[in-house]
Amino acid sequence: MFEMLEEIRAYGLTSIGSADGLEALEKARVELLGRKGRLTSLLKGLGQLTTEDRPKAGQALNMLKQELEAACENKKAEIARQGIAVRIKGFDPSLPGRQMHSGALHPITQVLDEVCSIFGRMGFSIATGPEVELDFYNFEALNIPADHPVRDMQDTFYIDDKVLLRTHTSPIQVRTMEKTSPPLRIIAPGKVYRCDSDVTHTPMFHQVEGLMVDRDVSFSDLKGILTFFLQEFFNAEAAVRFRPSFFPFTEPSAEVDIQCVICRGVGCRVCSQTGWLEVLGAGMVHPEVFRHVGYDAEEFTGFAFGLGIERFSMLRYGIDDIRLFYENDLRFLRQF
Ligand code: 2U9
Repeated sequence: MFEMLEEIRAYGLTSIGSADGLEALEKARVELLGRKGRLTSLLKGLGQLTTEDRPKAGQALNMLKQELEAACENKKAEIARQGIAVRIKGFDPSLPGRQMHSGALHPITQVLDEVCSIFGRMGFSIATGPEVELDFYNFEALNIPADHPVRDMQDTFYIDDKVLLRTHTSPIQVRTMEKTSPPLRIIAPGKVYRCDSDVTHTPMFHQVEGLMVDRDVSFSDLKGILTFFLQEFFNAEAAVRFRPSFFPFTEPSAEVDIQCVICRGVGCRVCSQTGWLEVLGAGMVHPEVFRHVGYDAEEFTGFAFGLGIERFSMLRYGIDDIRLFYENDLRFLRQF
């Protein structure tokens, strides 16, 4: 009996191992383990053994049955793997899979989107325009005089006499006013270019400017909208202050400060011990700008403002070198 089992075992493992497909494997399985198979016949013969031999023989038979069944399953999996490998040429299913990395928006894009969203909730719609601009839209229409330092070759990237890379997104608003009659409530986000490079300046950066024009728009509207915006973006508790300033395209003009978001007004390195951070420029649109776009400055008034997204992002995340945003170092970018 035990000799026969050993013979079936050797034969069975060879015929299972040499099966070259699922069909051959099934044939081998039936021959060994099927209803009329070799092992089944032996099982039936157990009754003829003495009561003494029967339990041992039964146990050995069962163990062989399990061993052959397992060999069939392993062979089946091996044939399936080979099948895939043949169908997908050059694909090795035993190699570890490639890791998938999920992407994320750049911190500048995240802050830009957030700024646009706050103004969106106050009824401002988004306007866009070309980055390569005409001198007229970038300077002339904005009342920037011919001898103003920003017009200098040292500060502006010129393409030729009349064509340049926009130095602010204000030309978007000029173009929008040319095409649209008041009332108007728009923000103009986008890339701008200036010949400048150090820890707080890059030759390209992002601005969001805003413009609201209607009958009876006043400096109080400007103060209300910008205070709400800054407290939404930075901190609802932070104080905001407006200081007199000068821009050629607004009159009167102001610079807007927020209580330092780092030291909360106590004084620190970031706010140069003043407790305040300058974050916005703003003012009432100059009548000369309205004249260039054909708006009646007697009938309409408006306010405008501008901010730099890199500066907002540096304050939001406590970053002290603007160049980090543009070095594409994944150790930096993965933190956002
Ligand atoms: C039109 C008329 C007026 C937009 C304005 C500022 C003040 C300003 C700076 C903030 C930081 C630029 O990014 S920054 O360097 N901007 O101070 N911008 S008023 O005034 C306009 C715009 C368009 C037709």
